[in-house]
Amino acid sequence: MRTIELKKSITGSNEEAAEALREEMSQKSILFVNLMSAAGAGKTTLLLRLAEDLKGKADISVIEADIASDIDALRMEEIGVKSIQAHTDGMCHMDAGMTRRALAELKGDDKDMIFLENVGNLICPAEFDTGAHLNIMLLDVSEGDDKPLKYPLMFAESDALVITKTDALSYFSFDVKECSERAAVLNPGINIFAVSAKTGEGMGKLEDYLLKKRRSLL
Ligand SMILES: Nc1nc2c(ncn2[C@@H]2O[C@H](COP(=O)(O)OP(=O)(O)OP(=O)(O)O)[C@@H](O)[C@H]2O)c(=O)[nH]1
Ligand SMILES: [Mg+2]
Repeated sequence: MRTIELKKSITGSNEEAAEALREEMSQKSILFVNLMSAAGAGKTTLLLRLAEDLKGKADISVIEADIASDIDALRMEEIGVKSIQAHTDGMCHMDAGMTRRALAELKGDDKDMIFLENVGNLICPAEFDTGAHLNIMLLDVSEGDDKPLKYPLMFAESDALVITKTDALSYFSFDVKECSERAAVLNPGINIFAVSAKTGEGMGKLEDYLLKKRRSLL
């Protein structure tokens, strides 16, 4: 597992860089997924579960983006998932140029899916296209079902909303239906999943969604 230091990209428009990256990944038939959420919503835990469940169905690798520490990439390596830790020089998001450099270091061209675990927050990552085919956001049940009202851009920019930690639903007054309706107002096409990476509940539907998206690139 390696760690790379990334600085802000300075050349060209982010939109053009993102589009070019997406096209390259499509040419290689690699599904590239950008995972976004507040800190601690369960991105790494979900990736660990996906990696186990998708064994034999899809080969994955991971870019872990954080402002500091190598903990998440080491957790992926511990279960045999190729990963790279990207430090964002204090920035709260990844852009397409930073993502391209991380992908080059990852050398994941033989993979079926590559996941970018973006920096944990619900604000800046929504503003930057990373070149991913899919933007998937996580919201854990302890965060509250009002979050679509407070962070509308994140919900509007995401192809899928994954409500996480459903095993803890009984401890929080989180209304899955209400949250889903609020998200759908902002983004009528959003795909919604409710999962527990701890118990595996709901993971099958999310995995089928990812496998279908990957197949569409073949
Ligand atoms: N009960 C329960 N706990 C979970 C679940 N998923 C994650 N957690 C716990 O939530 C905490 C944060 O999980 P992480 O996977 O590290 O979250 P993250 O989004 O990767 O965090 P950052 O990388 O710091 O933004 C850990 O203590 C996990 O064990 C779940 O499905 N159920
Ligand atoms: Mg993490």
